[in-house]
Amino acid sequence: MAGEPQADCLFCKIAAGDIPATIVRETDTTVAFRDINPQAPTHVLVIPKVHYADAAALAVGDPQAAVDVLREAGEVAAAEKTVDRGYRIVFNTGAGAGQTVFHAHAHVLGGRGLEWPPG
Ligand code: IU
Repeated sequence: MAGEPQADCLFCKIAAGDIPATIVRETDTTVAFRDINPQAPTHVLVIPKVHYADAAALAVGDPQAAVDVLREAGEVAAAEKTVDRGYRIVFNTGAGAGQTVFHAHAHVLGGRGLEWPPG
């Protein structure tokens, strides 16, 4: 069913606490943890606890959870003190855009200069 945990999903397992991660924030609906392959001094992933393949599907299937992810991305940025310098919230969507884990997640990147356009 839409939103239900998927047995083969790494981020569902992290959300359930079955696989360890360096968690920086958790709410009833979201988990934020450090990316294992950081691309910036701050590189935190914010995931909804519900399973949707990408951010757009999440917004359709569970709009409140999508808002929760965005709010938590801002909270992470504030906690990491990256707000003044600027930070980026990225939702890679589709393999062609670099998505490798098909459970919706926001990358929160900061702590260094961020170029535009991204690669
Ligand atoms: P992507 O947008 O789907 O490519 O992002 C997936 C991210 O998940 C990527 O930056 C990985 O480094 C990160 N990640 C992780 O933090 N822990 C893991 O066990 C695995 C991937 I696999």
